[in-house]
Amino acid sequence: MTDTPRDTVSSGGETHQSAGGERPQLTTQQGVPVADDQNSLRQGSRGPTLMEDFHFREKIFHFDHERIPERVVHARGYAAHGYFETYDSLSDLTSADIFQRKGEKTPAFVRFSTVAGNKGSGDLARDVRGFAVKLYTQEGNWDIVGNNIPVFFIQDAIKFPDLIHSAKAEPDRDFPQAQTAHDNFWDFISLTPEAVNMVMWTMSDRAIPRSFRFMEGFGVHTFRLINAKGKSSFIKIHWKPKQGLQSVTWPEAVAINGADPDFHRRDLWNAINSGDFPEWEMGLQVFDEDFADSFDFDVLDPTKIIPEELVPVQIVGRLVLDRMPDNFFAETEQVAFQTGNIVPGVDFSNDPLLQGRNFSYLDTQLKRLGGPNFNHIPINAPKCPFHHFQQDGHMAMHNPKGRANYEPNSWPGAEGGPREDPETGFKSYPAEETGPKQRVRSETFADHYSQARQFFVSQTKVEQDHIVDALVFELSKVERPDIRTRMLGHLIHVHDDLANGVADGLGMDLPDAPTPAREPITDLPASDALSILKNGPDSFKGRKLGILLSDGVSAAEVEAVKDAVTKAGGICAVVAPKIGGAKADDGSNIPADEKVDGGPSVLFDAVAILTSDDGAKMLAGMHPAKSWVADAFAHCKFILFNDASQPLLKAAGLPDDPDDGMMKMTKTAPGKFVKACGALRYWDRVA
Ligand code: HDD
Repeated sequence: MTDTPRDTVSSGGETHQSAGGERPQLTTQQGVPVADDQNSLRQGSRGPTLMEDFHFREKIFHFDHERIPERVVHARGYAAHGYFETYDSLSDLTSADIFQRKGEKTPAFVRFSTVAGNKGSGDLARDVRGFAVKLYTQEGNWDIVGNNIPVFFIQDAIKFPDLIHSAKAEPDRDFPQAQTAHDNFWDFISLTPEAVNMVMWTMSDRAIPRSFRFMEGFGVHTFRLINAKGKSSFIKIHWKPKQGLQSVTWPEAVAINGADPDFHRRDLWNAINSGDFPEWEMGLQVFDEDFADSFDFDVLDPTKIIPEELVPVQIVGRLVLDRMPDNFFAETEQVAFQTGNIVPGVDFSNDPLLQGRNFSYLDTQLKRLGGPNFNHIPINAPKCPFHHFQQDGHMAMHNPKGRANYEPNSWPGAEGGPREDPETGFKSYPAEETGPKQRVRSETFADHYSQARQFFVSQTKVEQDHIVDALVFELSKVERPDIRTRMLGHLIHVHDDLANGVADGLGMDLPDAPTPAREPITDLPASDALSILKNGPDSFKGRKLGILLSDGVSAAEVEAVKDAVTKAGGICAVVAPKIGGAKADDGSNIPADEKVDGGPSVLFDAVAILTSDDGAKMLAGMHPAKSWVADAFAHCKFILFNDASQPLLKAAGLPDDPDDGMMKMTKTAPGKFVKACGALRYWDRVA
């Protein structure tokens, strides 16, 4: 129904107008006008319901079948429409139509998701985020089904069911929901050393992004681009957010899941609907066979990155999200991504994970969407012309017209239907493949620790501490000590500080390190691109300030703060003891967006505390207000406060001497404060 106006709820003809107004008449699915939708048809006023009530039967029948199976992974997701704009022609690299013309815009649909949780789980689970992009190019749909982490847990698709079974709720008890902090996950991981690199990423703050808008995306696998002369280049695909990277901390994630489990959805919805369109630049790392042969790792191994310092990321275009779907189910739920959806000029590599995915994504849609015609659903259909002889099946909407539904055929001209085009049609790169049939893992995939170490040493101290804390948290939820011990063994190969920190946090001794499949390289250079904090924004644009205020607050102060934030492209939310708002000193009412206990400070990027003398005393006696302030401080937020608010700050346990992350309200303070907030956190508070 995506392409039809919502109020018609059918593609058929005109809408009936009801007698008095502009609202269309309610009808059955058959278009029969409905006189009474409040009462089923019954015999007498208290008698049995009659089987002949076709309207009742149709309505309940349809309701009974509203649900479809949720995705087996990535069940919880949120999507938006937008476009991809090509910066420059890449015709020397690829014949892909999307890259031929500078400035061309290609429609796009992007779905973000968590992996392990059910459809109704919280947005702030510690988890990988899916970053799936459908590009409706003029030569077919190209799906880049990636994640916000550039590596994966496993090297071979045959292990995917085991990985996912271990990560999801345990089968006998059906918990825990949407978390990896349990025995089965760490049992599997500790027996699968190839996962150790990805575990560094999932235990980092990458797995608890502040917003979908503030995270990177990656195609993960090596793909090929093929130019018109048939020359192949290898690529890795990156999506770099123009908004900069940002994550929350783990205590915040836990609190946000309670205060607003839809935090990421709401954020995207609000940003796009208010005209603040998020953008990512597409970057390509382009390399050839010679580089692949000389690289320390196998470019077909999806548990490894190619550091940007070795192969720079070339920016080739931008992806802008500017429109929310009209209907969640029709678009976000029914969209079917497939790694197999590629276009002429693009090709797969032999990465064994990618090869397996190419089977799984097509197959899974049959179960989820109920038949082979899911590409007839508007969100999945190409936007370029398409013609083929595939026909029939459940819900067929586009059957071939005319007599010919096969080829070759000898029906003349258009009557004969479409024909293949050897010139411009999709051609696989004619790579030479030889070797015996065998079930083996290449020796070149055997180094499991070197890049995990590289990731760890690339982080700032604060980020390293968060990785240690996350591992301690997760492993503390593991009941069997032998699993924890086995995991500690792997960490010894990653880094001494990490292994010692986690062992100390668990109160356990370090075991002997396991024998690695291949001796790790211990001197890979740090890469700044791997740190979130080194790639943050440089302004408060797109961020949110929470202003806690009380009755009697200076209206001028509140206005000045709001002004400064709006000028920087940020937004403000007013938090007050009552949702009706606060009476300012000039008699005006300042409306509240949140009541103080319903809008904890974890929901904001920075905070301002503006009260009157009496207001501060009143808030100092309210537990939620004290926690609001204490949490903002503990989570290293920048804090702007006025003189009057000091009793509240004191009651919340803040130090008498404000640190450099705290600023006192003056006439010029708002501008300076918002500038400082561009750094997002005052980490020195915990350093
Ligand atoms: Fe997958 C969904 C990303 C490995 C099998 N995957 C899915 C989605 C994303 C990814 C973003 C959600 C798409 C959407 O929004 O609808 N998956 C990845 C990445 C992987 C990966 C980046 C490794 C590099 N996946 C992977 C393997 C297999 C699958 C190895 C199976 C062998 N993935 C699926 C699936 C899903 C899916 C079962 C569930 C729903 C769907 O496909 O449409 O086929």
